[in-house]
Amino acid sequence: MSGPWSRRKLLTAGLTAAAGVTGLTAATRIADSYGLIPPDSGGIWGPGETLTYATQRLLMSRNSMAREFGRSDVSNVIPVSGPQPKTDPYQRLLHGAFADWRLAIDGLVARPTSFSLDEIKRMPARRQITHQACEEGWAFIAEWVGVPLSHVLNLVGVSPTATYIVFTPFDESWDSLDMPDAFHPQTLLAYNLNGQDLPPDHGAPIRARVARQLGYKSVKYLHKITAVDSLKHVGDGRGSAQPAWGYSWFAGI
Ligand SMILES: Nc1nc2c(c(=O)[nH]1)N[C@H]1C(S)=C(S)[C@@H](COP(=O)(O)O)O[C@H]1N2
Ligand SMILES: [Mo]
Repeated sequence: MSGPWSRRKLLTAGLTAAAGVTGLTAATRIADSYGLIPPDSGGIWGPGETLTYATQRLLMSRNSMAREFGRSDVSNVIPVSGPQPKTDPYQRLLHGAFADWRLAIDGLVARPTSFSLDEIKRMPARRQITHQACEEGWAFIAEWVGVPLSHVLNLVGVSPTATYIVFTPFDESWDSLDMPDAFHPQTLLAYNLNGQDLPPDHGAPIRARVARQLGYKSVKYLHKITAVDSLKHVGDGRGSAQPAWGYSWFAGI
């Protein structure tokens, strides 16, 4: 056997065998040597989170695509999880039709910038019909239009030392992505849902759409995007608001 694919299979076999025979600590050591320890690797579920994340990243190609659907598959009903923040400054920006809203991009980037909604809408757009599943069990298929996050990251010049991209929204539901998902062609900053401006409850003016992970990674009401080389000092250090509520940082589907 040769080539990256068979090497990955061997590695993954090694990871799962190590997990089975000598416990998850050995698997964690192997994952660590490949830089595949997720930010929520502490605590009793930590070794399991590590095994899931490392196995997925080693087995799946960096650019494996989430399924895309046709117009006739679009769902009639789109539930809301996490309605619009009722507080300032969000409500003030909403009532001003987001004319004063800007998306700040900072952290480990060559050119920290902030973009207006119009500037983002003038960037090259991608349209895609994908499935979004909530951890609570419901799901829907919808058409999204937005700029690939990779385009924005390239514009500001993300440093090669950055390892995660952090999304800060107007509410508590912050989250982060590793670089394979941040630069994935289906990861969008979306501003249009089923042919209309993104409605307030679905994340206006701009939300992330992360097609390869559960719905909570698609952070709504975006305010700021930050490139970091560690998540240890962001929030509670577990890469996302979700681990505190019992869910994984990595939610690949
Ligand atoms: N800022 C923010 N983003 C969020 C949430 C939230 O409460 N706040 N909920 C998440 C969850 S749990 C899901 S399932 C999806 C739901 O997206 P929808 O409300 O557009 O269906 O948004 C995600 N993004
Ligand atoms: Mo969700």
